[in-house]
Amino acid sequence: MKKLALIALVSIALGSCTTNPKNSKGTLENPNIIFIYLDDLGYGDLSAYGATELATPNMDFLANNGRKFTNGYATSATCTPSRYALLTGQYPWRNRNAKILPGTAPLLIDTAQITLPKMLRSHGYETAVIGKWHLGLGLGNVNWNTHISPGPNEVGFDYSFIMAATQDRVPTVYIKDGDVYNLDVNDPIEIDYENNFPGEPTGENSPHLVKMKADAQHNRTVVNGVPRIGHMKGGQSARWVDEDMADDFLKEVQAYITTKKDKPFFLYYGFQQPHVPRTPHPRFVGATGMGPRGDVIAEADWCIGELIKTLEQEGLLENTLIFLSSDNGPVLDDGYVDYAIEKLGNHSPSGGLRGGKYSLFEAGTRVPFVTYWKGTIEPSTSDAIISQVDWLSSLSSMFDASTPEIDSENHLNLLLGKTNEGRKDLILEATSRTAYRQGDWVLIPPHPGPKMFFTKGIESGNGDEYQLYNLAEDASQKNNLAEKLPEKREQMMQNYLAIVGDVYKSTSNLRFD
Ligand code: NG6
Ligand code: CA
Repeated sequence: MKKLALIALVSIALGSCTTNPKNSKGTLENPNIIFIYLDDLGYGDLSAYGATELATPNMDFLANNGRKFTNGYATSATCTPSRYALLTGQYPWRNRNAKILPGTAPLLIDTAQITLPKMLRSHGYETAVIGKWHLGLGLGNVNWNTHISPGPNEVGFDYSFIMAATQDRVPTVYIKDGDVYNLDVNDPIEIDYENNFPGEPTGENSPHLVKMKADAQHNRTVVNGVPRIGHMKGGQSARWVDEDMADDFLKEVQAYITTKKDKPFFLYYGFQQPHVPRTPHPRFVGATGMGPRGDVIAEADWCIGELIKTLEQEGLLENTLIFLSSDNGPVLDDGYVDYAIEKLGNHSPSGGLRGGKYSLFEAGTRVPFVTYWKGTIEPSTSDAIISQVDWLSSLSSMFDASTPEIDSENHLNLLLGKTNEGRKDLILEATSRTAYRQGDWVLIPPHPGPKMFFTKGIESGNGDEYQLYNLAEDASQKNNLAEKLPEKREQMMQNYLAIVGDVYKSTSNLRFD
């Protein structure tokens, strides 16, 4: 307390608004905010969440010295919808276009929509996104050789250095503030998700170029020995080297942090790991004995350690609120031959939860979820229910600002460790299907369709019958109580329908594709 009062005094004395005086709520004002957002990292992939076969010392540092949530959720079991919800405060199933997007998809967020970076910018923040975007770009039919707009810079980010979609999708280039980075205008980029360009190498026609084999879906244009989803021509000088991607994003992040000292900043750091293709830098190959999936988790963990070091060196650690989470649950085989299953050993990426990426069961959406703020958040664990969709309203409340969003709830005090009260209920989403969590209970309404995504070995959560689980007694969702407890089931169904309305009917027959 004394320290905070002193900071307030010094700040008044200096007439500065960039230091951190205490506001009426007892929190510090204007901390820098960083989202460390991993791609497909599972609930059980951190030692701090129970992994014993994999060491994640830097993520553990944040979890063990910050607030670790054991019921923290991504909004969806896939990437685009989760990222949409995180930035807009809206459940993704309210927007029918919020599905896994191809690299050519138009911008999913309406430029008139409220977004988290816009909100922070209105309170004096500088904002940046570095890393994975996957929320679409432009208005459709993007010309990659001219300025690409609208994109992140039009929905609230002052600075952007991104990959457009995923590491397994073309275009395999970085885009900086709307322009392809290192593009040679004499070698223009063309993209086509349907047809190949005559003479261009694909995994199918040029297997000798392939260093990591892939399924048919991923077997199109070969870049850097890795076949991708979609076809690409040109842009040779702009193409990324997968093994350098982690370092490329980290360098951007470090450069950003070290130059942003005048104003508070918001940095959304979107990791590409451990999404496929898993391409660790050579210095991490073999780091875990678990093959590429383990090694890229070690690589990501190292990057997080370097980020923490940078903040420390810059004197910013006590002045920065860090969130660590993942966009969806884990998957082992997601299209490339990288021995993730064969080399898994005793590791459980889902931490014993049922399902995984794409699944309506818990492992689809329940993810590592940590807040860290040196000196302000006490080390603690919380079992309260909290979702990434809540980050927008929670952070707005730091400025006594309310947001008109109906889905994002203000849980700032929970995130900072001042209460253990979280959400009463939450809609879970997986490939457009939805389910309902209320307290310890989960209701998965009937979703006809395949029960298993066979190539991935993941249970979908589909079924012709209702599923009702009590997570307090049955964390791995083995005991369906829907028939035994019809009243509970009916009451949950009514509450669920009161939120999702007709969306249940219109999505219940959708299949995973
Ligand atoms: C799927 C891809 C998968 C991955 C995923 C997106 C196929 C068969 N599978 O469609 O490899 O790219 O999309 O992952 O194409 S996410 O984490 O960005 O949602
Ligand atoms: Ca993902």
